[in-house]
Amino acid sequence: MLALYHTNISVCAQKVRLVLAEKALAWESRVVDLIAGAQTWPDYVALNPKGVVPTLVHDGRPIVESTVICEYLDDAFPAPPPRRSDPPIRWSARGCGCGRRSRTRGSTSPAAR
Ligand SMILES: N[C@@H](CCC(=O)N[C@@H](CS)C(=O)NCC(=O)O)C(=O)O
Repeated sequence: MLALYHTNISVCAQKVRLVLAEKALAWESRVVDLIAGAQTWPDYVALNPKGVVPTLVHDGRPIVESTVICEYLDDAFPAPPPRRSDPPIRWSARGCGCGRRSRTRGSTSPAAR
């Protein structure tokens, strides 16, 4: 069973949802309310110690980091093959992770302060 902890305002989570849709996988939605700070609640931090979304849970095992999650899905569910196999597109998808913290808890990037 696949469960995705996510929110609609996260580009990182959108990236994972695109891969889930591309592979037509069934998954349960677990919305994390970033504005309420739910990403910092102990139950969620137990899944994702960085306290960010997304987190994928596959048969009880949490997987974190959006790019890692996408690559995991490609490995665990190889059919259909990823449309991101073209090197420039694959490289571009890797760079699509949130490089800085969202504004909900302030930035960790000097460029975003
Ligand atoms: N490198 C991580 C970044 C995850 C990340 O920064 N997620 C943001 C939303 S796009 C988040 O959860 N921010 C909540 C916070 O900083 O409090 C990934 O790609 O999964």
